[in-house]
Amino acid sequence: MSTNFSTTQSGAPVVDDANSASLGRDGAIPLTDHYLIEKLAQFNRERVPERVVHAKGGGAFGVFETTSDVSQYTRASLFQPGATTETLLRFSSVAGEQGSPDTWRDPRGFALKFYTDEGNYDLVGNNTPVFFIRDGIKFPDFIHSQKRLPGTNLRDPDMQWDFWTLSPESAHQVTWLMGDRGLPNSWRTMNGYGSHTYMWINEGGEKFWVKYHFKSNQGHEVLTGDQAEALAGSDADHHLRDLSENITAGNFPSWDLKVQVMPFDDAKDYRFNPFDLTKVWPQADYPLIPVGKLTLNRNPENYFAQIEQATFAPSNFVPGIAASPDRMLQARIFSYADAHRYRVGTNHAQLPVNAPKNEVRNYSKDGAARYSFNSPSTPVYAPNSVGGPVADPAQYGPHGGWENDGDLVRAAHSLHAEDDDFGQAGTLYRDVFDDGERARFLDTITGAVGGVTIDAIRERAIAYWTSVDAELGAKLRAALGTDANGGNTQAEAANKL
Ligand code: HDE
Repeated sequence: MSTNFSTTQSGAPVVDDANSASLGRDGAIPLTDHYLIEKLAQFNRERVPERVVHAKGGGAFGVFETTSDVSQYTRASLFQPGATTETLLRFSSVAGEQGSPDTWRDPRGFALKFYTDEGNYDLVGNNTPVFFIRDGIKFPDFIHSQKRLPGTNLRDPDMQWDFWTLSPESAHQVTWLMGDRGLPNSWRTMNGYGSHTYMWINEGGEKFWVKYHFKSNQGHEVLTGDQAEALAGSDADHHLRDLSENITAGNFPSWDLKVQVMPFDDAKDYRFNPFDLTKVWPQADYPLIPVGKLTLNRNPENYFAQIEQATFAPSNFVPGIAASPDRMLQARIFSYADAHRYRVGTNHAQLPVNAPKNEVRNYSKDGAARYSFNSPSTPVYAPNSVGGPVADPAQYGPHGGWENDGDLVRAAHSLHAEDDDFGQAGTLYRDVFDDGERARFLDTITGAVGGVTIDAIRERAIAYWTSVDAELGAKLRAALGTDANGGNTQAEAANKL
């Protein structure tokens, strides 16, 4: 008798995996064939809603080792010298749905979960250090403009460029996107960034502002537009396959974590608003400080259970790390846990892939799919006199925070001396791109803006790139063959023949 026999979801052996029960060989199927019903009903419920952004992705488990001493800046246990912490890293693309090609031009997600001994710390970043907008209130609109038209369900360059050219703060990130970094050859050969400014707090309660940089030890490899397009057709899972096969082969990818640290009081007079997510801190101002090494060394055993249901949240802080005045970070602190409760369920944090390694002690209870629970002697209310857990400020240590001026206003982030929307984009284009990348960049934006059908939007796009760099704008106009009044110089020239 086989020991590997099929069972129902509740463990009972099943009589037949290939024939439904029926009244006579050609008769009706009785409701009593609960196994048939269970299989079909379970099949209908296999999908959870895909992530509304970052739907396509892949990931792996690994370990983070703190190899330097940054304890002067943070008391976080995972960043103490010699600490090793298990991690989960999920990579993703932003705009495509779950079946979309890995090699579409897009920023890439770099979502990192540290299973620390003080609870999970999630650093949910991208492969670029900046973002398209600086206020979360515009995020749904931004994503709508990058995805699909309500009528045809097609993606649309007019919508994309209408949003971008009416949101000039997007210029820095769009320059990153349209450059080589928008087409990484693999998740292994790209950097990761925390993007936002975060706060670190040391044992003495001193506060610092920090930005995270994960530098790939596999170097930087990018695809040309043609290569990316070909792969989109021949292997939509190019990045997913690359990561899985390299880890299986023992070729473990790693990144060196470095941080920029800004003394707390520098923020108010720094030349850029240090909390504006569309800006970087030039490394000449705040150089990179080594922290440790992240290595991925274990593939998921089950993609759905461990990657599709993985939930990363910027609200998952640990002692010694806190938020900053960055509005985008603050909006994300709400949004991710809300998305997880909706997408995976109220008790998503109890799933093995999301559960912390240390004990959870609080008074939350019940909720769908409740998996772990306290002992019956633990009270379900506080305050109580029967030994329930009590918050211990000493355990948490000095916490974050910054002074706020108190008036409730609706206005943009304050502007510092050198804050504008195009300056850092121009620096990236002129000083970071080399000649080859600038040439590819012009090709890319010519193709992208060339897809715009509305003259006024195309003219705004030319003005947008002219604001980044006047010569670039002139080259774009020439490449598009439109004169300053939007007339088509190529068509006019043809008419003169
Ligand atoms: Fe996200 N983002 N985001 N995002 N994001 C999500 O959370 C959101 C932003 C990023 O592998 C969602 O679970 C808001 C910046 C990654 O599971 C959602 C705003 C950065 C991932 C969400 C932003 C990111 C997400 C979708 C503007 C880089 C995938 C489903 C304030 C610093 C994480 C989900 C994973 C996923 C909200 C902007 C990166 C909808 C409101 C900036 C890597 O909650």
